[in-house]
Amino acid sequence: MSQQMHSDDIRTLFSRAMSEMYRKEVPQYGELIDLVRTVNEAALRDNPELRARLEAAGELNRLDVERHGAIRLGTGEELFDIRRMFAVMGMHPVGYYDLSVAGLPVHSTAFRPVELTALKRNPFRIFTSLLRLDLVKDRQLAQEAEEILAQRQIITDRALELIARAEENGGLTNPEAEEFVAEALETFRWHSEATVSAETYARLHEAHRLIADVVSFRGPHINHLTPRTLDIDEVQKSMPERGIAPKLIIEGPPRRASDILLRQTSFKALEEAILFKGADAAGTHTARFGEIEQRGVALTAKGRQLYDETLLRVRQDSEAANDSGNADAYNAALSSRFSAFPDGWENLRRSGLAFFNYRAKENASFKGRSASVDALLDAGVLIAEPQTYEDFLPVSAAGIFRSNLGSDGQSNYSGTTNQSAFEEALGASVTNEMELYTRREADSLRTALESLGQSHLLMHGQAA
Ligand code: OOG
Ligand code: NI
Repeated sequence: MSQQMHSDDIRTLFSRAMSEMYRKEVPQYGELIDLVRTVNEAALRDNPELRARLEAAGELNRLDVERHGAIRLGTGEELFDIRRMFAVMGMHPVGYYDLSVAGLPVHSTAFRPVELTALKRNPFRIFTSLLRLDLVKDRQLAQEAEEILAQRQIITDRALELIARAEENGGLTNPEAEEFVAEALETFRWHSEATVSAETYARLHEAHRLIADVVSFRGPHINHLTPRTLDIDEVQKSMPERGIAPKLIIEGPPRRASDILLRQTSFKALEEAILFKGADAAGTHTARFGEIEQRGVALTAKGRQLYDETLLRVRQDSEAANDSGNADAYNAALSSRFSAFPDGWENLRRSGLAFFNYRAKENASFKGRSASVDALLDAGVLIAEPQTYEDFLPVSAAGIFRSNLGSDGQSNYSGTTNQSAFEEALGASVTNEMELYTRREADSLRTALESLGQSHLLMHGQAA
């Protein structure tokens, strides 16, 4: 009996295979990866504090392989089977993102590793959106789209067999895993032949470009793969020198001494030749683009509320709420509004705005009973390190969607949040990301205090 491959290793095989495929499909992706590597090397060289922090958090090694991708699915059944497929690779649904609040007819989750050890090995994530045909006003078109989608099978028969085997046996053997990755790749490949006629495509496109993108093809082509940079401003500035045109603004918070959440930018989607069904009618479709991201500390509910309120003011202040506007005005509003958001790790920690990971300093001991967690930190025996934000931001995601769909103002879907319908289709509930950060902070503090002989602090409100 052959040995089983660890799900972390299957994920690494898969993320590598996806990266190789996308490099061939979208050559600018390879250019972007080179640029990010160069910028990251310089950032680590110039900033020893950053280097030490990433090393302590076990993130230095994952940086080179760290990517997220995105796909858009058409039906609940597809979402159900995709969940099963990603589970084989140790990727589970975390978070619910309702993009209808931003005018887009989709809702989403991120499939990603959950445990810290798995994140350290390879944090590969796939932002996965499900089309909401229920929000489409033209009911006849929605019906037609549904019928078209019912015809397709996005996962190969062999991949489905291997998924079932993994569920039965609790994993896959080495040869099975290799075959599974090759089969899984087929789901995300680009197909330049549309499954619909030029006329149908035009009607779907008229309703929303997103609908045309999901409904007109054989499967959910991966639409970007995003590397993580340590200096997004530098990458944004250098992109044009490499013949890459970035979107006008960087989504998310501004540059700060201590990075929070997630900053993202993307380059415009490629215009690609496609062939329609039937006649030899040719056309073009834009779907695939490039994106980079910089990750900062995860915010608590209080921090997140302050972030959301601050960002809302920025958007109210500035005409440039999206890429069609004036980037300078947007950036001025961004730095002015965010100057009120506490900066510096210790400020963020003391004000309860961000999540940390605690550990006892190696070989440290503390005599007697300390009065507080802060006193242990001041004494240098307890160390607090920022927890990296591993998730996504709906407002930023909407900005990314909009820029790669073209800023054509086709964003007029407003709906009711429907997490329960999403979870019903998924066949599972999504993990609440806030609970993960909260639990990790509490667990790390408990372990650290126990090893310092300061468990009494856990009884008091001090350690909450
Ligand atoms: C997904 C856009 C969202 C992100 O990084 O926020 C996203 C899409 O365009 O399908 O990937
Ligand atoms: Ni993305």
